[in-house]
Amino acid sequence: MSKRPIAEPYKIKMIQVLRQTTKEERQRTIATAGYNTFLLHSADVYIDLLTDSGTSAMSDDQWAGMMLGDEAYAGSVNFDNLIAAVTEVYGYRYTVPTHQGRGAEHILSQILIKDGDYIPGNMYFTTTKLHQELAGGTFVDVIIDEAHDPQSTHPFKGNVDLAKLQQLIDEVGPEKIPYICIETNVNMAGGQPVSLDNLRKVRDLCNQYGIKVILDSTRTVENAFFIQEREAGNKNRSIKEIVREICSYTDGATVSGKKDCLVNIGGFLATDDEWLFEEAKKLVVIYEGLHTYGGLAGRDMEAMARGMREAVATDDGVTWRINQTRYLGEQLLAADIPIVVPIGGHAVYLDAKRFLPHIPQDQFPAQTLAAALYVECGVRAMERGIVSAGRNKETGDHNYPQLELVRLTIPRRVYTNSHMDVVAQGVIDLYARRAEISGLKMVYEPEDLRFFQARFEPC
Ligand code: PM9
Repeated sequence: MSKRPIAEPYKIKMIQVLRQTTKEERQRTIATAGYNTFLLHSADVYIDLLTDSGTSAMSDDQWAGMMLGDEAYAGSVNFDNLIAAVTEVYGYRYTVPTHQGRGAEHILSQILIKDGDYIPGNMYFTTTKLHQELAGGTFVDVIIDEAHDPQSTHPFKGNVDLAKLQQLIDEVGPEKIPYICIETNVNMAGGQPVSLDNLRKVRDLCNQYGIKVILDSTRTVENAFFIQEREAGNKNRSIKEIVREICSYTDGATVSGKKDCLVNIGGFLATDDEWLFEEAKKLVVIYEGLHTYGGLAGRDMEAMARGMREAVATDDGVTWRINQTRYLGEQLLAADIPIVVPIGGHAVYLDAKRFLPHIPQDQFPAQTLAAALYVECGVRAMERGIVSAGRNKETGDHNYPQLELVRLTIPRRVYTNSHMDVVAQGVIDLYARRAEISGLKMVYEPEDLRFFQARFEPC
């Protein structure tokens, strides 16, 4: 029997009209935006692949839930629905809502980190690392070496290198390590998963030393897809079951609901640890809002509760999503465009070092490439290289990450594969004239999270 193609597991019932611009317009617009795609107006963008964060299309069920917002200051029905959904989907007993993921990171870091502590993690994430540093900690990368190699085809490039973790414990002592932060579907590595086997081993090692395991569970559903596909013994398990198993090896999680949970705003801190929960409740009222809304409207909590259930109700949503990411990635591979392999969950990452080998890293090849791609075809992407990596706090020099990437991030349920065809052709056309592209210099640099607002000019 012939193999039937798979299609979107939904149909479209509301649309937003897109505007196309000319190349000349885009040349002016990107210059006005200081060659930083974060500073473009969305109205000037044709296909927006800046991020999958808060950019999902919600379902009719989520929109219906928005109408059931119980906008009480305290004890909203939607909060009860949220904690029930978190327990059902992720398995944690206690939940503290926050306005988005970094709100949860802030609270967690302030509770667990003391001045001089070390926080190992499977590669840094920008906001996570900054909150660890603001709390007095130092992030230590303990991801496997393959994660830093865009051409390594390791199936679980998000895995922790247990020898690196052991070395850190031996060097600084376990009392200086309050927790390890494990990110699923590691964003800065190219959307790469961590395996269940690795998680179990991390848990065992941390148990020996009394170190907590905290999950950045922002994209755990996507990670579960790769486990189902690649890790022996998981083929016949549901995504929902695998998500629960991932969380079972951890003491708690920070979550940006703006990704897997299919909402435009929202996040939470969840845990089984009663002490951590009590401490989080004390801080959330200072920084976010009462512990039963944490900076969110009742309707936002309802949409997030419904979204997280929807994300695992069947395997179809996440299967389609990763299929679409691969649809784009495989077109680029077929045209010999250098991208990170294996193709990740939420995005295709262009390897700017190989795309623009004539631009030295301190002339920001990925920033340059993202700007050039916008001018080429109106597609907005995000730099994930030296600009995102910021500066070394001690030397003042840039951090020079091995990965110098441009992320083509796919919003959930928003674009069709025809849009992906347009993106692919734009990248291919740009690659054909890559030698004409020259680098940038930074002319304005904020101290923290500089990638959001930095400005550039052509060299
Ligand atoms: N991620 C992204 O585009 C949005 C901001 S870009 C700095 O990928 C992880 C793994 C994330 C993440 C946000 C956050 C923070 C934490 N962990 O944006 O605060 O990918 O909801 O979440 C972005 P919030």
